[in-house]
Amino acid sequence: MGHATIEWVYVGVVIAILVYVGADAWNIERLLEHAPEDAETIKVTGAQWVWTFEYEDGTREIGKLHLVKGQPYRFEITSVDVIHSFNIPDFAIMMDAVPGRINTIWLVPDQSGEYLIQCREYCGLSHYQMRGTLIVEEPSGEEGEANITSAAVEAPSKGATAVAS
Ligand SMILES: [Cu+2]
Repeated sequence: MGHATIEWVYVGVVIAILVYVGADAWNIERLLEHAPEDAETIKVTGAQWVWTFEYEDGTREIGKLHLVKGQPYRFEITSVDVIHSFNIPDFAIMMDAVPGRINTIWLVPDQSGEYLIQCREYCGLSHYQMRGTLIVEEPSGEEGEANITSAAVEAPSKGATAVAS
């Protein structure tokens, strides 16, 4: 092979890698931006210095967020005063809470348990206290059975599922 041929092969390989990386990144961006259609919407409001969560049925909780494992959720995040940032480190969720606009992010919690919710944008004197608790519960009843993954269905009992997770 001459120099020119080797160079063209090199150029071709580089272009192929760039196209592959670009296409994959585009696909991931698309997935990140679009919540599943059956996602439940939860309104998240930051205020100095508490998080308020409003579920689809209109009920509200302050500082505590109850989700069900395996169910998709779409968070609509805003603030009533200064800029905060809604952060659940264990699920790699972080989105700014900005007064006057709604930012969205979605999540399907895949593990039950209790997790930290915190503000990740310095927002004043008690910023460090702007924490909450995410409680992810195991699905229950008929609705839960449908949501349970095939792996969980194969487990002999609920107890065994809890141990596995
Ligand atoms: Cu804050």
